[in-house]
Amino acid sequence: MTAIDEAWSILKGLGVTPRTAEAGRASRSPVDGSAGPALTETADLDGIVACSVAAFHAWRRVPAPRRGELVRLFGEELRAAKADLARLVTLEAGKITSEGLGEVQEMIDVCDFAVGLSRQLYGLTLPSERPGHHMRETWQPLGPVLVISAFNFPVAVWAWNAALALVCGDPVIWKPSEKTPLTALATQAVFDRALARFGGDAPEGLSQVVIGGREAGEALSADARIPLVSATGSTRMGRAVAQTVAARLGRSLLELGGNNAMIVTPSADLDMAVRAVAFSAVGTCGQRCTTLRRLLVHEDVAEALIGRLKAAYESLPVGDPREEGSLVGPLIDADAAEAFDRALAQAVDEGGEMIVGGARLGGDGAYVRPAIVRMPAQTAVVRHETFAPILYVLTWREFDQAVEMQNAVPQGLSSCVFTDSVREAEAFLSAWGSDCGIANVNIGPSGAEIGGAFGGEKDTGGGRESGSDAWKAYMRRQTQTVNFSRDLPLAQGVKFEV
Ligand code: UN1
Repeated sequence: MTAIDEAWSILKGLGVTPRTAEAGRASRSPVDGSAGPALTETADLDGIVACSVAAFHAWRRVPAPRRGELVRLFGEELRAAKADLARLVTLEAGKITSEGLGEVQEMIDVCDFAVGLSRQLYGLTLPSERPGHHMRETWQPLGPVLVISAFNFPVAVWAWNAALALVCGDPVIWKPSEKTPLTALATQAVFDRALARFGGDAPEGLSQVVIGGREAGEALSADARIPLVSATGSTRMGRAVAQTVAARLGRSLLELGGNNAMIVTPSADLDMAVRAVAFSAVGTCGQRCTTLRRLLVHEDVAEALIGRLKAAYESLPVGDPREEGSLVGPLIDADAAEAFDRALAQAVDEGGEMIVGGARLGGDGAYVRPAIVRMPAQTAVVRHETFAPILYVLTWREFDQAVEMQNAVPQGLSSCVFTDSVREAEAFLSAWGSDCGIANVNIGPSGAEIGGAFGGEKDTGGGRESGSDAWKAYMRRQTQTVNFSRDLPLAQGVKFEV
């Protein structure tokens, strides 16, 4: 059975029978390059939004802890369906088995987080300057939330948004990547199971999936009935979404690319650094927004570290992500493999020296050997995010110079330093240290937990998703003043008698 046939049979097992189309974009698996039927694109976008608005009007009246109960049930259903969903992530996005399971685990984790949150949507109580007055801040549901997600985290990123949006009182419209529609439909089916158990106070249309391409995302982004658009994907896509949403003064939450670095200092534990580099540079075949792309190493330890990385890379098992031993699966498609080839050619052109990897593996699917290239400087190719497993290595002498190099790219998602020096670690985390949304010490840049607010700065969009107080993006803040006196004391000492 081909990988895409297996994906369709899992979908069937989950009780989903999607409508297929004669023409259109075939469903595909990067595992073996196999193609299956195309899905019918969602035609009635207007109806989808209208249904979401109606759902909002009902859902905002349901008490938040009760809304949390739905998310709790969803977490239970995800636990029950974990193996199936993870397998679909492997078949449709090409992740190795443990990463597919890890991705579904992030969905479960954020459900747990959101359940607690449903009882903690705290506002402030503020002292009023007027006697006999009470002033407070209340967080209210916002309205339908559009989630545009990318192929590389085909379910987790939607869940970060959806679990929060649902407890905040907002329905969700999901436009998944056109490369991973089957996984999205399976997730919706799992959500429907939670809905069936939840009972009657959940309105129809709380969560809807839109199958379609860029145009569908654009049309929905332009719709003023959707107050928040949360988009994950390329900077190009994010810029287009942000402009469309801003033109109607809507709100956007963007989570775009990354060009993440690791600084390795002379005191670093190199054993730890080698393991951290390997996981964060080649995991998900270099297709995470948090992937390690730049290794900035002190010149005294550069040879030792590069030597060990070279050995580790040479023995990396690249291959079918379904097989137990594989650590690196395929790139998503042939275009991605071409971008990998082009970036490597450009790196060599710009003075790079190939250390290891870079070859394409034969057979079906876009399998490549992860590459390490030593660069003389942060040239154009180094400053650009290529969504593939290429690690650029550069050296430095002074710590300040390393931090400057880390910050000297347009993207600002994740960053890290490997050091045993408190001074270096704290300087890296200081106001003049890393300029990224995420800064780690002795941990690689990828694999962030859902408890923290996830997101970046600069070219990466500035949005924050999942933990901490990221929920505030999904609500509107209302300042409320109540006069419980029999007078009408005016503000700012103004006298006004009629
Ligand atoms: C992404 O690549 O879009 O930190 C998200 C990580 C994952 C999420 C990445 N928890 O690598």
